[in-house]
Amino acid sequence: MVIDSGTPTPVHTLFEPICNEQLEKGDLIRVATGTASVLRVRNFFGYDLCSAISTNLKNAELGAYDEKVVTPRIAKLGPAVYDYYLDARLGEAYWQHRDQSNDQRARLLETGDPLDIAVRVLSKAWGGPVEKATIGGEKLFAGMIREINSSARIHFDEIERELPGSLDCSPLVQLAFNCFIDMPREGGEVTVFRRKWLPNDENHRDGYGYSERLVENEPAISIRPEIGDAIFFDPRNYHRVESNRSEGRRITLSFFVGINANGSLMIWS
Ligand SMILES: O=C(O)CCC(=O)C(=O)O
Ligand SMILES: [Fe+2]
Repeated sequence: MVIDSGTPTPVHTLFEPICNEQLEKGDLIRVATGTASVLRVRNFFGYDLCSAISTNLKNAELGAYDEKVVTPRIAKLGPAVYDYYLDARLGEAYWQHRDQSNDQRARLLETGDPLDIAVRVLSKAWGGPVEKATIGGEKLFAGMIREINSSARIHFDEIERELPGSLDCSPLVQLAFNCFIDMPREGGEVTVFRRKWLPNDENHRDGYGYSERLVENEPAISIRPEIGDAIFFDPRNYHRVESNRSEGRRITLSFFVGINANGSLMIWS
């Protein structure tokens, strides 16, 4: 808007990151409304808890995203809705994989499923229940263990474009949640750009990744989380993960959080 004299009214970019020692509803709302870029919650998981999971993960076998599409390879425990995106529906194998993966993740910690711990903290901060998202009443898988050591290319995530109209409840907003179970000493930054997908971007896509050119002049924020930190951001904003630059594994407990019209939260991976 321009007022009289030709001096433009300043419009605030509002893309600052938030860092807090605990999870607070107000901070989640700022990320959801798009007035903050990223929320980092320090020590969301204690260091000992992360170490225990990491130790047990040494003997766990992980799968991976489709290596024809997702290169460099990204290892994971558990099915992603994205795995079925080309089919536009979840196949039979999804539900079997869901049950096995929930069991496998729950066994990574002697004292209980790490997903339950994350859900309890989220539910307490939000002040209401956190349920699994459903399709035809069936609960989706949530709470993937993911290992991104050699980068993730620029991409966005939006359930309504992966499986349009499929969820029993479509979220108003989708947030990405990643809690860092292990991190190399150097590298592994996550960068979030203040730029959402536009239809013409499809001309600048290669596999699941999009061209750097789409985001080169956009405000961006880069964060290198520490072990135990949880990071929330709006994954409809383009984002990228840098490669590890030292020995070690970059492992997260990951899921998406949907904020529903009735104010409740739901999760899926
Ligand atoms: O591992 C990360 O930091 C982010 C990974 C990612 O692409 C996501 O959570 O949507
Ligand atoms: Fe993503």
